[in-house]
Amino acid sequence: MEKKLSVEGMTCQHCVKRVTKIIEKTPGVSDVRVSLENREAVFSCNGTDTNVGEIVRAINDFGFIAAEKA
Ligand SMILES: [Cu+2]
Repeated sequence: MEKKLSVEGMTCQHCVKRVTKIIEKTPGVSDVRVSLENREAVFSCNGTDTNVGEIVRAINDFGFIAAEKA
């Protein structure tokens, strides 16, 4: 299934890369797309292995403000 997060606080492509890496290292996640312009991250996950709350927390630990979008 596809998940969407809002991600505030990204200012450049380094931030985008960082957020992308955080999401990519999460089990069960694939096809990560992070947009600086839209301030969001979109990815696919298989639903059973992926803890989206954990991803949100990991992103926030790096100083961004992430939240799951409906
Ligand atoms: Cu940056």
